[in-house]
Amino acid sequence: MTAPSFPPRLTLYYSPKACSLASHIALEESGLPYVAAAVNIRAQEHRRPEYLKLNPSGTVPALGIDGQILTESQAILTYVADLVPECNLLPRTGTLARARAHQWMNLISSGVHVAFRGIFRPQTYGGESREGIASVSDQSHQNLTKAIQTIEERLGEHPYALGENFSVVDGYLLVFYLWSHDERLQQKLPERPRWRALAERVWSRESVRKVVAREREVRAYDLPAGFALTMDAVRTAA
Ligand SMILES: N[C@@H](CCC(=O)N[C@@H](CS)C(=O)NCC(=O)O)C(=O)O
Repeated sequence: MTAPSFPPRLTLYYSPKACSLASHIALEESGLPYVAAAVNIRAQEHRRPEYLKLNPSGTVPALGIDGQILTESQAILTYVADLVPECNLLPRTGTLARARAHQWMNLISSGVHVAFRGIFRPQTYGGESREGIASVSDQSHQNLTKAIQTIEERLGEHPYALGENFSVVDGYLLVFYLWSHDERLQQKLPERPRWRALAERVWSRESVRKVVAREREVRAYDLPAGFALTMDAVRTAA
C-alpha cells in the first residue's frame, strides 16, 4: 500500500456566504494549496446531477480529499486544522481546550445553524402549512435568541472563542454573525457586543477578506455595516 500524499489534493465545494465560508477560511488560514469550487445554492447548482454524484447529500461544504469526499463543517474544520498543527488552528487532541473547541462547534452547528434554518427555511421543519411555518419560525427566533445569550456568556472577556488565539471556531462564528444581519430576519435579535467584537477581529484577518472577496465574485452578498470591502483593495492586498 502506498502512503497517502502530503499535502493531499484538496477541493472545497462552497456556496457564497453559506456555512461553507468557515471551511473556506480554515483552508486559507492553513496556507495549504486547495481549489475553491463554487456551487451556488441560490442558482440551485447543488441540485445538479454532477454535484449530487460527487456529494449525494447535495449540501456544502464538501471537501474533496485525494478524490474522497468529506462533509459536515465540524469534520472539515477539524481535518484541516489537524493537517497543519504548526498553524495552531485547533488545540492539541486530548486536551480540555480541544474538547472546548468541539463544544463550540457543536453549539454552532446544532444550535445556531439549525435556528437560522428554521427562520430562513421553516418548511424544512414545519412542512408547507401556514401554521407549521409560523410556529417553526417563531420557535426558531426564540432558539436563536437563547443561542446568542449562550455565545455572549461563553465568550466572556476573551478576544477569541478559545481564549487568546484565533482558531477555526472563530471563522465558524463569523459566518453566523454575518447571517445575524440578514434582512430576512423578521424579529429583532438581542444585542451581541461580544460576538460583534469577535467578528470584527476575525474580519481584520487578510485570509478572511481574501476569501470573502473571492466568494463575492460569485455572488455579491451584503455585509453588515462596518464590514466594508472594496474588491480593488483586496486585489491590491492579494
Ligand atoms: N450540518 C451541515 C449542514 C450543511 C448545510 O446544510 N449546508 C447548507 C448551506 S449553509 C446547504 O448546503 N444547503 C442546501 C440544501 O440543504 O439544499 C454542516 O454543518 O456542514
